Amino acid sequence: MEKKYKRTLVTTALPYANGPVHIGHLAGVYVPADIYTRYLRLRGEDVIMVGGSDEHGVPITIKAQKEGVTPQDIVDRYHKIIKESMEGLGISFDVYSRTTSDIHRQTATEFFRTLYEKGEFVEKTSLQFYDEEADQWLADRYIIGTCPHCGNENAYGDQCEACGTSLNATDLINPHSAITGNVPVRKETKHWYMPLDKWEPRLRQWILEEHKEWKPNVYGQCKSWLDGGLQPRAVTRDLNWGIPVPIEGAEGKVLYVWFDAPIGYISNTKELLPDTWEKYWKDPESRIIHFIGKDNIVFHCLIFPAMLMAEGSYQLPVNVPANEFLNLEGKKISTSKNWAVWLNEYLEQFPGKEDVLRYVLTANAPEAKDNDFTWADFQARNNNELVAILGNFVNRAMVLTHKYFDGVIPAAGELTEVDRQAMAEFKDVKETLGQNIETFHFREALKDAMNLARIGNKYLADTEPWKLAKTDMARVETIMNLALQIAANLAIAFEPFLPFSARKLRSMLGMGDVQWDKLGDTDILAAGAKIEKPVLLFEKIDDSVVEAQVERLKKIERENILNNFTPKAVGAECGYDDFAKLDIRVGTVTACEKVKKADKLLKLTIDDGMKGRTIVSGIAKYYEPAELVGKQVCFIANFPVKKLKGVESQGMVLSAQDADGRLVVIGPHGAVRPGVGVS
Ligand code: B3M
Ligand code: ZN
Repeated sequence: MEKKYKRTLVTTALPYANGPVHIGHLAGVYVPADIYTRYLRLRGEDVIMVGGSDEHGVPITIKAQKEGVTPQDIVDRYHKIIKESMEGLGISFDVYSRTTSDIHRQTATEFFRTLYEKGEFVEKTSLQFYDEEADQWLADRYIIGTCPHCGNENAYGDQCEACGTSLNATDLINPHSAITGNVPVRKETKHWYMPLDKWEPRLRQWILEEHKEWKPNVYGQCKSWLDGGLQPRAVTRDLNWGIPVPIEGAEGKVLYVWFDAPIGYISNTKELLPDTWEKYWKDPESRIIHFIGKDNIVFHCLIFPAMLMAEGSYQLPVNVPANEFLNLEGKKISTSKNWAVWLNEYLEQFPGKEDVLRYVLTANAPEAKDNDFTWADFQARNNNELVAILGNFVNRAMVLTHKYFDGVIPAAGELTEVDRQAMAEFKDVKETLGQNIETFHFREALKDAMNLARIGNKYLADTEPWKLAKTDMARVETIMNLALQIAANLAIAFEPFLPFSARKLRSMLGMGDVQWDKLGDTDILAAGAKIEKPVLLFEKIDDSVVEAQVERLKKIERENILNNFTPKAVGAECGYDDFAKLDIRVGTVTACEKVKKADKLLKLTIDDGMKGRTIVSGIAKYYEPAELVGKQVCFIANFPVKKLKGVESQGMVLSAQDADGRLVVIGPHGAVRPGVGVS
């Protein structure tokens, strides 16, 4: 049933060259794409993986303006960092280029011209935001306002990062300039639009009918876009950084970054294969797969395909396995807030641990829902899985072979029931693992590979060759042969995921470049050949190492709160009568306990100078109950009584956020009699 393709083109979202890449990019796009590509290569298939830096658009010019340098300076700096760090992590691009290259400028220009000449654009004059003080048009991220869908006050003119909705600048509520903060004026300007409404029926048929197998998160997002109805979208901008719009009367205008960036995939392929690139894009026997994050779905599933349909000679992607987001220690990763683990820094701080990061990011990949990266989990997965299961098995198999056979692979004799059982347990691994990778279930696939190591450990524990060594050396030969064959299987199974360790293992076992088709076999290693002395594939990570990382993040958090805090605008005037309505009093906490089944709530018993009262407060994360006993607090005495998790709360304790983002309760600075009012 499933169509077989002759060749595969894997594309990876082009990261903006306005900062280094972080673990969110890696888990969402580059690690899964690399696993997929390495797997196909290992199967001997014709596959190429292309990528490059996205060097146009407002994210770049904003960064340049902030630093007082040119956009070219910014992209030169970060392109280099990104490219080198991706190499450092073993992301095996066949080409990693950039959208400021000549070949890309030509390709994108030509693409635009073709569509223009075919009459595929709609030309429209409309009112756009303009910042008079900065003397600049405000496109995309130059304009900030409130998202009409979710209320996020920091939505950009092209997209709300909180809810992922793609926006037009004029949709924003309370728009203001990101440069000066001014309320912008609107001025008339001409632009070229892709009439997405025209392509809607074809997009609908193509995705909703012909691609029901796409990941539910991708299919679902496309469906909701299509059901909402597609609007024409401007593909040009009034900016001075980008690819000039190649038609008369468009001076001072450039292609919208989301028009040129996906064409980057085509330019990259051309750069890699100047003579044969077209096969990958135009031959129906080729398949194109776009690896992206969820905020890019609309561009890759609707807008770029509409562009390709309009052009007419290209194929559409066969799949777009977009991932959800990876958070860091429970919080959304943010480049501007420096809330990230940056790849270039990781590589410097954890030399030789490239595969550990690849492993943890795959094991936690946000495939179906957002997921969290924590340093504690990083350490646990390294110590309890990579070291204790995979590394341990390989090491034991090799050490025992050296001990009993001087490093020479012994021949297997007659198999017993335990041997056959172990072999039966992993004979399906090739199929399930392969199937999971092919359907983009990389977490499951990684578990399949790890299970193979578990089988190996169990096999050694069951057969106990160290005991038999005294009595039955022939049996030990068979056991060690099989154990080494399992180790060789591991080198194949883990290669897409942990290429550095797989390479080491291959060389220790002297396996050469045995391919995927040998996975599951027990004759990979020839008896009589010598294995190298084992080196440890993984090493334990100490508490102090992860503690230092957590400290670093805490420091950033504190700095963010201090640096980014701007007092909110003073509210509407409130006269004494309004103030007097709030009955604020001082009370003394006499008892305090956690509220059952609520990890955020504390129950405070308060001496209020009357008969006493109970107040439930959401501060359990910040105080041990005993800390509060004896403290004086201010509370609102006439707050409506409310039941919280079964406890009646008779008022509200006042609190404020400190520099660590923790709530601190507010109280008087001198002793005050319980029940005294605050005025
Ligand atoms: N640079 C957006 C992003 O980094 C954009 C992707 C382009 S892919 C053609 O999320
Ligand atoms: Zn929103």
